[in-house]
Amino acid sequence: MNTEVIDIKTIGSDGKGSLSFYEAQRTVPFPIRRVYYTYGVEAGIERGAHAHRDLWQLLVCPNGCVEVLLEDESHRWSERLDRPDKGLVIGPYVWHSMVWRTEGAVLLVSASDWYDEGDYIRDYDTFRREVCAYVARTAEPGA
Ligand code: T46
Repeated sequence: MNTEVIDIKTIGSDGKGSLSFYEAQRTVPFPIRRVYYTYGVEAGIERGAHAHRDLWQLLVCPNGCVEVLLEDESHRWSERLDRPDKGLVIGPYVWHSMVWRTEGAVLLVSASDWYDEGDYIRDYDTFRREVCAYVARTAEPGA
């Protein structure tokens, strides 16, 4: 629910490295209003542990490896971002944490909206309550 792994288009250039790119509302399924990146995190450190109510985001690890632990209404799973051409889209009501698997890894995030602390659910019990209500709401006919 509300997650997708996408291939980031990559052009190799004859022994001169690679160029990867994505485009809002083309290969990325939402408009992009904000870009941020997290770095300087030691291996083994976990960040995140929250969900968003409205935000859509694309996570890419252009260097190193970050593992993303995910939970929606009924599943727990993880995705390893260990290639610059792998992207993970995370939408509303997906609880996520990011674990740095390699020193020097950079997590690049493109988000559908400006920063708004009110959009975060940082309390796990609140997440469980709200995700069930969200699933019930979106399952209604005409939703
Ligand atoms: C997410 C994961 C993948 C801002 O002031 N502006 C910003 O655009 C962001 C992203 C954060 N902040 C502030 C809020 C906190 O005071 O920076 C501080 C650290 O944020 P946080 O602890 O939420 O960082 P992470 O790495 O746990 O989570 C971040 C994003 O906040 C979050 O939306 O989905 O990366």
